[in-house]
Amino acid sequence: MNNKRRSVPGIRHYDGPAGGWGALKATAIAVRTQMDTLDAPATLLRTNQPDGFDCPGCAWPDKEHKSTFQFCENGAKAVTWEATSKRVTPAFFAENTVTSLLAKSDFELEGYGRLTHPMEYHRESDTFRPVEWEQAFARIGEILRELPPDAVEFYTSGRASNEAAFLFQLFARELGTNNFPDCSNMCHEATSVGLPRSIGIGKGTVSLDDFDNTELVISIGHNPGTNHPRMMGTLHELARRKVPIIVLNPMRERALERFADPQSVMEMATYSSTDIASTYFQVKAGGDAAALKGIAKHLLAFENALDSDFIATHTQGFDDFAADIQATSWASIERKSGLSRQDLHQVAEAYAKSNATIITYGMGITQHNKGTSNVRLIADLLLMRGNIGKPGAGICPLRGHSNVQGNRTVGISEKPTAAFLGKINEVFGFTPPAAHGHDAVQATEAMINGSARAMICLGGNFAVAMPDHARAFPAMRSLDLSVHVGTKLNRTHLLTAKQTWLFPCLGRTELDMQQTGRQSITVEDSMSMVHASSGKLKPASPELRSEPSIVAGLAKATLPHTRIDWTTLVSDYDLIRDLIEKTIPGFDQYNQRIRIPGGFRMPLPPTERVWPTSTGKAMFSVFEGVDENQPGVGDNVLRLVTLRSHDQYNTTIYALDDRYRGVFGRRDILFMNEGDMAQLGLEHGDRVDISTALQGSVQQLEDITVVAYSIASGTVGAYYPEANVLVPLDYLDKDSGTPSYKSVPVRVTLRSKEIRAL
Ligand SMILES: Nc1nc2c(c(=O)[nH]1)N[C@H]1C(S)=C(S)[C@@H](COP(=O)(O)OP(=O)(O)OC[C@H]3O[C@@H](n4cnc5c(=O)[nH]c(N)nc54)[C@H](O)[C@@H]3O)O[C@H]1N2
Ligand SMILES: Nc1nc2c(c(=O)[nH]1)N[C@H]1C(S)=C(S)[C@@H](COP(=O)(O)OP(=O)(O)OC[C@H]3O[C@@H](n4cnc5c(=O)[nH]c(N)nc54)[C@H](O)[C@@H]3O)O[C@H]1N2
Ligand SMILES: [Mo]
Repeated sequence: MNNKRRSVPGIRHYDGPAGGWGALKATAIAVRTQMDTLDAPATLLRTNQPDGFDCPGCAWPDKEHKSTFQFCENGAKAVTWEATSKRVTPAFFAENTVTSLLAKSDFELEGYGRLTHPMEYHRESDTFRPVEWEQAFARIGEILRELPPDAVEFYTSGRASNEAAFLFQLFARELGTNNFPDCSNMCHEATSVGLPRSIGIGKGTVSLDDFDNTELVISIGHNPGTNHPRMMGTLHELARRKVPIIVLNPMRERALERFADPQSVMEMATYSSTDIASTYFQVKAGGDAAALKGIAKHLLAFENALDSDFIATHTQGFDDFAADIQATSWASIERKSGLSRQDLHQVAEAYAKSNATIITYGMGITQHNKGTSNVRLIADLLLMRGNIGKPGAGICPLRGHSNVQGNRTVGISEKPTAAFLGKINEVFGFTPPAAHGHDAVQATEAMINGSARAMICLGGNFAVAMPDHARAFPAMRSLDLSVHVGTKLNRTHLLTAKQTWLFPCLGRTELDMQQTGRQSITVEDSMSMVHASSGKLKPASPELRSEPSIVAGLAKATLPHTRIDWTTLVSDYDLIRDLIEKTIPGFDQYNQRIRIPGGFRMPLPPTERVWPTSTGKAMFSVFEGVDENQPGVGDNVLRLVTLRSHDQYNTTIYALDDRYRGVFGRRDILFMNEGDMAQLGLEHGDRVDISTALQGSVQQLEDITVVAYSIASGTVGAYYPEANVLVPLDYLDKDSGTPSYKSVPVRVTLRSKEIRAL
């Protein structure tokens, strides 16, 4: 970094490792500002314990889910955020109109604390007022019964438990729709669509034990120091054992470079740290397919680098795949990836040498207009050397929300299989709708064209998480009905429809008492382990209800002739699990097996080299070209990636810092490569406007400060959700419907010379 550069408020170079004492300090601040400090230690120590609650932070598994407490800064933030002592009461709502609250940021709104009462929107006063639960359910039921079922959208954010999500899909299907827009549609949908085509299931194949046996990890497009912090313990251990970790990421992410493990007494005492990545390649945003093809191309040229027996016995489509790789030119690979043939040779050599390789990946792979094809290329590369279905090897998508994978397993899907629908019919005695429903983008489009009239949100911050706020926000407001189940206030709740209700629910950390006593819920982590989670804290308010009970209340009030005994189910969640077991394969002896500490693993046939694809073989794919025909009109088009800061959980902003990237107290910045800045005549600290460079686009984000950063040339970075205004609603991966949040063509222009002088 250039030391002579002028100083910019809030921007300081961060020189330390990730983790370490800085992480402990940040945790202490989170605890002090949110919680009653006397309760905090006991609460945090219950995270991820056999009889405690599952961390709402991320979906990375724990070894047998019974390890001693693993310190994790961002896990601690997620827990303190929920266990905060701050409250949003009816008095707060009486004092603040919805219009005045809408002028606030999500950061401020969530900062007010936990919701305490069921609330109904009153248009005359423009305020939310308290309402009785049953009265609200009855009104909502009346409105829903008046609407065609397909005019209702059922949104889930992946924190809901298996039990809540199962009841939610049952309610929607008995009502008569498969409209399930889901946070997964903005996240790992490319995995859910791509991997079944390649290996027969839409989930990763590795377990934590595989990391003990692996000889190489290739980490692509994810930032574990922030987003999967418990993974850092695993990477740290691998690095210390000298297992190579090769990173492909346009941005230098500190935790992937150097990490001081707060678990390590030695590193903490001596202020030392461990180098994580053995090699770090700054691929251009959207350049991964080119890079992966380059690695494959080298591999084809090596002698004996392929596992020919595996390819012959277990796969189909290799010849077409190989022919396409051969036909892809080095020039196009280098241009598109930003990496040299030599760089990629180094990766291919390491890969050819390793007997067991894991590839991990996140949003840097999926949130592109070729997201699904990207995922399939990763599978192809692994298949070339038989790296699926053997110890120490496999594919490892890093899921987002702590139970997003479980939500999918228990039926949150806008495209249910015939087998699943048949089972619903058999177990519940009604015929569920067969027609495909809406995903997240389609739901928004239906709201815009007026065919969707109501939305029920089981958690999340739908409109803010979506692209194109200029379209998504009015879409929410155009509805007849919106219903939100949440823990904290956010802007989507305030985009009120003709009628809107806000229901406060219990969080993971809180005691859930029903008629038969204390209940546990279950979740499935990134590695397909299903286990129980039981909260212990006193609920934030006596009015709170559990998610399963709110869903059941809504369903009962909406469906007069329902076939389901909602009240009994909610009295004992074991009964819900019995029904899940009857309906969905893989949950045999569900209730018995979640009582074993650590839980159980869902069946993953590819780990035994059984491929439930249409051919019964693992399928190679063909990624034509290197995705060169990226849209983007005009000169000087850069590619924008929108990403998370260290102090953020999706649309929940904990604080305005992004410590490892050297940003403090602000989020209005654009990370830029110094060469690109020079070419555009920009300096560190300049204030710019960003506009989307697609045909007909009008999207703009004004007054953003340029920060020189170690980022691949041609790539710029800004924070989500502020930069979502730049992503057009229809700019997405056509295979999976995932918005291309990580590859928006943009143009950056200096606001004015006068502003620069200020
Ligand atoms: N603390 C915390 N934990 C979280 C979350 C959170 O917001 N905060 N969110 C949760 C959720 S829902 C999810 S989905 C996950 C998200 O976890 P990640 O997948 O880590 O998501 P992002 O922060 O969006 O960052 C993606 C990384 O991809 C890189 N990248 C961007 N574009 C490209 C590209 O084209 N190619 C490559 N190779 N890399 C690229 C960026 O530089 C960045 O390092 O985390 C989960 N865990
Ligand atoms: N530009 C851009 N946009 C993105 C992304 C990106 O990388 N770039 N990432 C996308 C991804 S990966 C995802 S997953 C989506 C996330 O989209 P969402 O899942 O919709 O968003 P969150 O911010 O996680 O939701 C936060 C809200 O959840 C509620 N909540 C928290 N805990 C609970 C609970 O236990 N129960 C209930 N019922 N509610 C709870 C609170 O009210 C809180 O305000 O955003 C997507 N949007
Ligand atoms: Mo996500």
